[in-house]
Amino acid sequence: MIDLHYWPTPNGWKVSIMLEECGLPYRLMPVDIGGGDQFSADFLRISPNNRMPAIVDHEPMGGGDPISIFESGAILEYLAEKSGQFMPSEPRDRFAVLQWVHWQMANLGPMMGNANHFKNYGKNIADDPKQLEYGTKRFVGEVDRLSGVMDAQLSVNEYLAGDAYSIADIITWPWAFLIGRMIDESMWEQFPHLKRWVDLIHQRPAVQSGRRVGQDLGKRELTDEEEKARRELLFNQTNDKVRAAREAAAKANA
Ligand SMILES: N[C@@H](CCC(=O)N[C@@H](CS)C(=O)NCC(=O)O)C(=O)O
Repeated sequence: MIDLHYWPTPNGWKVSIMLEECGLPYRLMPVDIGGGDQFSADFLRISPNNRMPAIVDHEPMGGGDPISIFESGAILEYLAEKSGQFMPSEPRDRFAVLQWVHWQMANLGPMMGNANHFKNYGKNIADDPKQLEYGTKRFVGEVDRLSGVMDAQLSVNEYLAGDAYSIADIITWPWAFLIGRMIDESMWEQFPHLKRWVDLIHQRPAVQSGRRVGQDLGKRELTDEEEKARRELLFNQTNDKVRAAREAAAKANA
């Protein structure tokens, strides 16, 4: 059995979709990131960067003690290897997939997260709209650039890494399908090949069931106080905050 430490966000969906695609049995372990679960002692032991998703596989490949993995790219590589699916074994094809997996992890995910922060969340946080202007321009520009990168690739390939569906598609889709919603719906007109691929992947039953995993978890209406605390927790993290959480966790374990 695999424990999936999860909250319904794009990074979480990558793993729920992969598990649904592979047909591997898993158990949902909610991590309420707005409520601070990511700083609990137990979770930090699994995911020292205080981010979800993470998994614990109680029947790991090769046997032995349970294995825990954080970072969605590493998790998808592990699940591909364990299930023997969505990752070619021939080196040329394998690295064609891996380069897009790493591209997503280093580019689309972080840039979209920052674009969404400055464009949408930031206005509830910064008092002066000028503070948001440069960040919005920089990161929305990057998302536009990256959309062009995907569009060019998908103009000559059915899937991101070539002619087969792979973990490159599974890891990229949960961010890519939100580009219009986060940035501007009219942008799709400029990227028809990307739109074709977004719709193609969306038709897969495992993508739809993966997206529904834990869909009610984040739906509770928050009071103003709770919303303020959530923002402070998520958008004002420094080393001090992370260190304090670790020290409290170590104390609790002593
Ligand atoms: N690179 C990481 C990113 C994970 C990530 O940023 N997760 C967010 C939710 S989408 C999180 O757990 N945030 C908690 C926090 O900011 O404290 C991955 O792909 O696994």
